[in-house]
Amino acid sequence: MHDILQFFKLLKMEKGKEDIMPKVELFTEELNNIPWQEKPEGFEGPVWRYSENPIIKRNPTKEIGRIFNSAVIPYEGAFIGVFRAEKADGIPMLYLGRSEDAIHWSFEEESIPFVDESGEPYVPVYAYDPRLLKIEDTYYMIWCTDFYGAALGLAKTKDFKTFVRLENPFIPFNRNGVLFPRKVDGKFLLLSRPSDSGHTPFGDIFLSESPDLTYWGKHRHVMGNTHNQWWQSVKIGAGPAPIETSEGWLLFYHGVSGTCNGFVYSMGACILDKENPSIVRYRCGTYLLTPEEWYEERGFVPNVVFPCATLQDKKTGRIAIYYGAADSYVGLAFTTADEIVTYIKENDAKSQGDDTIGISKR
Ligand code: BMA
Repeated sequence: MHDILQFFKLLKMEKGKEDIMPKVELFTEELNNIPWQEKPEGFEGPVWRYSENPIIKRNPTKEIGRIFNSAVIPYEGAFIGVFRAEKADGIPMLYLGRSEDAIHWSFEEESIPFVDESGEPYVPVYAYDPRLLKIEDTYYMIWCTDFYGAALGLAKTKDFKTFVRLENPFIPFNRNGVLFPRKVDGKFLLLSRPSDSGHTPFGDIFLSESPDLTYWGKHRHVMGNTHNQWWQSVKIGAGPAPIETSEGWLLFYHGVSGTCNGFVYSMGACILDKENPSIVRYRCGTYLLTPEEWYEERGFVPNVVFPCATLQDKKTGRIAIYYGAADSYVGLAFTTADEIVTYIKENDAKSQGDDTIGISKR
């Protein structure tokens, strides 16, 4: 009798799951060659790691000691990426990498040779945490650079041969700039995280818009740190470019916890309103990845999981997430659009004000 009751209970749970399990559509391109591994048998969470992590190990070239927090994109049937790499001087710079399978990468030995808009060579003092995306027919990269303190750097390319550095979007201090992959209402959209000049013990995500990538305004608060979820209680920062889905913009981000042994960086996710992305529709209260593996816990900076890029396939809904691990390696993790959106909705724990337009504190 007990078994029969249990059976019906499980059936009801499964049925209930189906009802809330959306068939989430990705408004992205079909990409049937992205890295993929099925979820391991018995694994409970919505995001699982690639079994061969880290995909980029220490000393990946003769001169580069570490590559992490980097961005990749499909290009001409294969993949290209902008990588945060550090040579023996320890100064982060951006390097180009290419791959056939988006797992095994080869890197250029010299950092990206930017020119400014008048064609003169431009060498950033430092450059780190790049994001890379295509808007219309142009590729943009945005990163953290020096501009009398930490600020956002921006450049464009059409062919990955000529890289034109554009004016910095904002005054200092700011980090974690992330552009949207298309204009919304005719405007470029940019997420950013105002900061200080050091390791910043605070930080909320804001949204700004621009008609031309030069003049930025209509700044909106998107969401902040939380006090009741400790994994994101110090600060948060946008991760990969938001992914457009039938449920809204899927945004992976990092959340930081303060411990007596320093910051711990985990990955979380939320869904932003489609038309008005300063409104958070759902925000997952629990982290999706937190440092657990040796390459996340041990490295130049221990306990860091820092997502910077995704590749996704419209047809299957598969999503591959690239993240920096312990400021030393690049890791890869997987989910699907259905699975992640369902999980975010089931674990929704928005904070007060997340669901407002963010024009002033209520
Ligand atoms: C942040 C950035 C990231 C880094 C993280 C942990 O402030 O500098 O590049 O991964 O700290 O060190």
